[in-house]
Amino acid sequence: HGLDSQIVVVGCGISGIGAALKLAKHGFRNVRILEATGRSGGRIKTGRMGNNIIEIGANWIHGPSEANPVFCLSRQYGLLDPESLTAENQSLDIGGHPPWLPNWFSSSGRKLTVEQMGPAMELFGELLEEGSEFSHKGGEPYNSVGEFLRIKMRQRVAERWQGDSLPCQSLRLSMLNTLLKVECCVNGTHTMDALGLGGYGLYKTLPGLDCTFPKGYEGLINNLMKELPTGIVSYHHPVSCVHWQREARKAERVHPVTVECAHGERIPADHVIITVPLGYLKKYHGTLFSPPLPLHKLHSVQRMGFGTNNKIFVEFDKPWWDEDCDVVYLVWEDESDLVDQVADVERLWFKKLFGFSVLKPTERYGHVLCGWIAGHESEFMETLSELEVKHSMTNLIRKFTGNPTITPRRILRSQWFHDPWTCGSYTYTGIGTCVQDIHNLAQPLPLNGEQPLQVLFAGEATHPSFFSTVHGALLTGWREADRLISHYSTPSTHQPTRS
Ligand code: 6YU
Repeated sequence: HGLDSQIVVVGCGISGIGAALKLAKHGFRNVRILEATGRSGGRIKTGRMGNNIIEIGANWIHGPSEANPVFCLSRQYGLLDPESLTAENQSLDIGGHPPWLPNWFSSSGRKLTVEQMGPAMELFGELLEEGSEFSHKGGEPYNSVGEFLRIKMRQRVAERWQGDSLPCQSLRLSMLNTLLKVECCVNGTHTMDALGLGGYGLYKTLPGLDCTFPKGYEGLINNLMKELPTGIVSYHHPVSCVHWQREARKAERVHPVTVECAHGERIPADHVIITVPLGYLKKYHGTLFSPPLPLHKLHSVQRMGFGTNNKIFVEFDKPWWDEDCDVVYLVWEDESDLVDQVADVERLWFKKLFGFSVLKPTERYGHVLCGWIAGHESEFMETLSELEVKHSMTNLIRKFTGNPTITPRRILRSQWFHDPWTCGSYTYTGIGTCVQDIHNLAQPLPLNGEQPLQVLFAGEATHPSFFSTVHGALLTGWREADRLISHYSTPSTHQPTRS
């Protein structure tokens, strides 16, 4: 009977929890989640720095409005501030870039003015929009989003600001350089040169002004976990291999899949839902599946990108930024070449940090900034001691403010690349990727035959337009649960005729 089938979910992040909960609510009696670590939530991870709650992983609900299931659930659980719930907030269409009030500081210790930075930001926004149109126009006239942006920026800077002095033009180019580093963080990529122009624009935004969880993103996980039947999660159970059958015959009471755990346990199953991050899949696909993944799926795993974006929280006794400031940008005056990669990573990794977002409200957080750094520079930062990172942050802030006495109280950083079960931060569309790659990632194994749907795939990387987000991940978990639900509610699929 369908509802008795053995279903194993690999990974207890939001997509795994979403899948298991939907199956359990539908009446499936034998659902089990195997999780490698000792906790639920995966890349949703709330931590503490002193008395402050901070998000080590996901930060915002992107596009909190009716079409966003994370918003709807969080509202239902009472996890959001009243302000986030207003109709006005829900209807704001910010296109993925919140209207943050910036402060700009330059490497010569100057604070830059609105007149200096406004035109650079405008130009950059314009080009991002143009760059995202290639996915539906077809054709990729440039090798990457980075190349497209660089060529267009140089052209337009020359056209628009030709009358301005050379130092002024150079400063504008340096600002654009900083904005390239911002985009590396947004997209979770080492360089914009690794982003494919054809895939850029697949990502879709929802209306709503991005909001945070006053008591932490993990509140959402805790509420969902309370709804799951007790005892269905096995923690510290890393799955090492999923043995499936390419051409399995239907046989009574024989489960086609065996899930092998790292410490030797072998669990028979009818269906396995894989929710491990794409970074993990890229590294371990060769041993995680037996027989191996079909070639078209493997190639899509390789083409899709998975990069690193880390946070460095820094706490101060008092602010050195304006009271209304939401984000601090750092502009290196020696970087007007529009290159978003640091040449000498070990010595100068901190030049990749684009700046800081301000944790608000101040009454809740005190004076805490969140630094953002993507790419190999970010991965190198993870290998340094906390003291070394604190030292670099102190020097950086002293240089940009021109104030040699500023001393952070403490710092705390994320280390997503070296997290053995994540291997990076989130998915981006690499060079040569298109929506078919995401469909390939999501395609179950085998698709047809007497024992179809032995291995199913969920997780943020498998959502065709909301990859890299929590709502994307949740929707993929529900999608795979629905796939099994409809499989068992179509009589012909679970009672194959024997020849
Ligand atoms: C969002 C945001 N956000 C910042 C940072 C990060 C991410 N995201 P999980 O990894 O959660 O679960 C898998 C589980 O599997 C896990 O528990 C493992 O331990 C386990 N596992 C692995 N191997 C196993 C094995 N062998 N056996 C058993 N178990 C195993 N999303 O909505 N808002 O603000 C951010 C951010 C630093 C790291 C984010 C954000 C991404 C989400 O966190 C992420 O998608 C989901 O949590 C993933 O859930 P899951 O279930 O799939 O995997 C314009 C444009 C372009 C496009 N991009 C722009 C969008 C911006 C992206 N936003 C990111 C921004 C931040 C700041």
